[in-house]
Amino acid sequence: MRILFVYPEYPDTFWSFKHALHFISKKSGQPPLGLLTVAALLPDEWETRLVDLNIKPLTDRQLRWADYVFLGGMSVQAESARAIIARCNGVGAKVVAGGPLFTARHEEFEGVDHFILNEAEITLPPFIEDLKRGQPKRLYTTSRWADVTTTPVPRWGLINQRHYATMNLQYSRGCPYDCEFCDITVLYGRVPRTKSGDQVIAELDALYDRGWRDHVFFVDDNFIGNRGKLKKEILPRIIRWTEEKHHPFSLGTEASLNLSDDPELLGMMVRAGFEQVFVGIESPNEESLKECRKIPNKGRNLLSSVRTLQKAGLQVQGGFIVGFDNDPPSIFDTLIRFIQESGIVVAMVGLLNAPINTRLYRRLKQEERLLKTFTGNNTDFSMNFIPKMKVEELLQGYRKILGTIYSPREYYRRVFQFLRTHDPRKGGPVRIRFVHLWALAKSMVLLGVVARERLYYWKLFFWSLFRRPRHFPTAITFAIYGFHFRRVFEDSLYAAGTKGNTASISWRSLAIASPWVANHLSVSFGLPELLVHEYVITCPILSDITVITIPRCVAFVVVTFFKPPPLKVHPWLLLYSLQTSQSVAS
Ligand code: B12
Ligand code: SF4
Repeated sequence: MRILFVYPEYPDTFWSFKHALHFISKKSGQPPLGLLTVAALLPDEWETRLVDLNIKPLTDRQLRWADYVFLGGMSVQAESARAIIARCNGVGAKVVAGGPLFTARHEEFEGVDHFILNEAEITLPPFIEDLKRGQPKRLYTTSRWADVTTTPVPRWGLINQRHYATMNLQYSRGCPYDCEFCDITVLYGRVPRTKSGDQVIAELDALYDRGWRDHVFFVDDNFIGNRGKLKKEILPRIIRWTEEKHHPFSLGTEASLNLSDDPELLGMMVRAGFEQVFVGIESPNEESLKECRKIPNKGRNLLSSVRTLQKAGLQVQGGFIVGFDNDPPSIFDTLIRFIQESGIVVAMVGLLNAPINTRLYRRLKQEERLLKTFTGNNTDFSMNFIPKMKVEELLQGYRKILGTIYSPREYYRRVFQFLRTHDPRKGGPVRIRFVHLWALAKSMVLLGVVARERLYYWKLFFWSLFRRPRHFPTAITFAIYGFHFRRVFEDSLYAAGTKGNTASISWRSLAIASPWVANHLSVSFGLPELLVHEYVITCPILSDITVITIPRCVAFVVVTFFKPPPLKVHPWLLLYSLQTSQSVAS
């Protein structure tokens, strides 16, 4: 049996980090762990291949090779998933779909032969059995939760790790809380299910043995869902492992804010190599926290909890939401103040949305306020229900938040604020690789010369270099992130029609017309107010060609790096870029 795994493309969103990935010459942030796990559950004798559309395009030849195309993904990838299904149908390839996107809303997808929903540990084996007997059903689903102690090590051999910024490891599934808007409990349950210490070490070993020496993200819904087991078994083993291997990975995860109440756990996490934690803070307004039953955040001094985590050595990334029924008109200013004071540099502020089957979804349906299916992206200026606050007021406030916290001045202020509070992990070696130096060089040109934040960039550059040298890599990373966030939000503002017309992106039609172009040409373009358009063309011959154009001025091309042997550039690509830049400028 020949199985082709296909992972749909992400749109350009906050978490896609697309504009930041160019700097480090990576194509995607994280690998498709769900598909790699499913691959490990298939019989050994089945042949498997994987195409991640965030890395390279899918060809009809690959589709024709497969007996079955196994498609996964999350809601935000729905558009790309639909296009893949249509292509499979076009060439007669059979489609098997699973993962959170389809588990949440499979009824919306036509052209799929078999849906294997929920967790594959439970629903895949009966499909395989039925297939062997020649009688596979259309739908496999379950109301049970999988025993993750049986989950195999992901099949890392199916991907080329060097295209990704981070590798992933899942220790637990589920979260003990039940926030009204969150579909984690719908998809993965309220009782955290955890892997054994042996499994965690086996997964760390698998990454280590494949030569990975960079960031590893523990993709748990709430890493501290079962603290007892973490403290007694898991963290001591990770600490021992990381010390024996001389700190090969920096770790990150997601956890609830009450991690700050447990200094012992916090200390152990830092010793184990955790450097960053994503925390759902949601709102500085107590009434809104009560409304959504954000239990770990209720009645606490949010700022001081964040500081506790930062002082312990963790970089806190925060998720925030506006649009709660209890949000007062002052929420926008309060949130801006909170984010600025907290020094949370990576602050994802989204509009409240109701994912399907959540408690919020059910309540709004009852109140007849539901409008449509959630797009899966809560930063695209859309809401799928009627909010209590006037929509225009809410959108204006939301624009104000984004316009403020990602403006170069406020963003860099926050970076300084964070670097002054943060106490980075001591002990682990600081690894500087060529790719980091390369990213630094690119940032010096693009952020330090071309982009409008150049003054802030240099201030941060010299301050961190001379006053906080250990922080220097983090400072440059934040400068690059800031560039990405600004791009994403400015693009969303345009796409939402809130700031005028979207500049036409005619290269897209070209990219669709030719898979080669889609694979090898990626164009990121700035908006007129940035005064600069930048095109990063990635091709197999040249590592990076950056075409920088200033509206109404001459374009200039920076060929940044030649891969040996340096072959010819396709001149029409450059000509095309110049032509596009002119049309954008006019
Ligand atoms: C890591 C992660 C990310 C990473 C990227 C991960 C990546 N490349 O895969 C980042 C941080 C980028 C991310 C971003 C976002 N994420 Co996210 N993310 C996760 C997280 C925490 C872990 C994913 C993972 O690796 N799981 C481990 C694997 C083993 O689990 P799994 O994928 O569910 O796979 C199992 C089954 O689903 C099934 N399965 C999966 N695929 C397939 C395919 C087939 C054919 C079959 C048969 C079975 C099958 O079998 C597997 C084994 O049981 C999940 C939560 C979770 N617990 O999974 C959320 C989750 C996937 N994210 C979610 C969301 C909403 C987002 C964002 C939109 C958040 C935001 N507001 O911006 C963004 C959008 C991304 C973007 N780029 O635009 C939602 C998706 C909900 C939905 N119904 O689709 C989830 C489920 C969290 C939630 N709130 O419920 N995310
Ligand atoms: S704490 Fe986080 S993961 Fe848990 S239910 Fe609330 S929002 Fe979801």
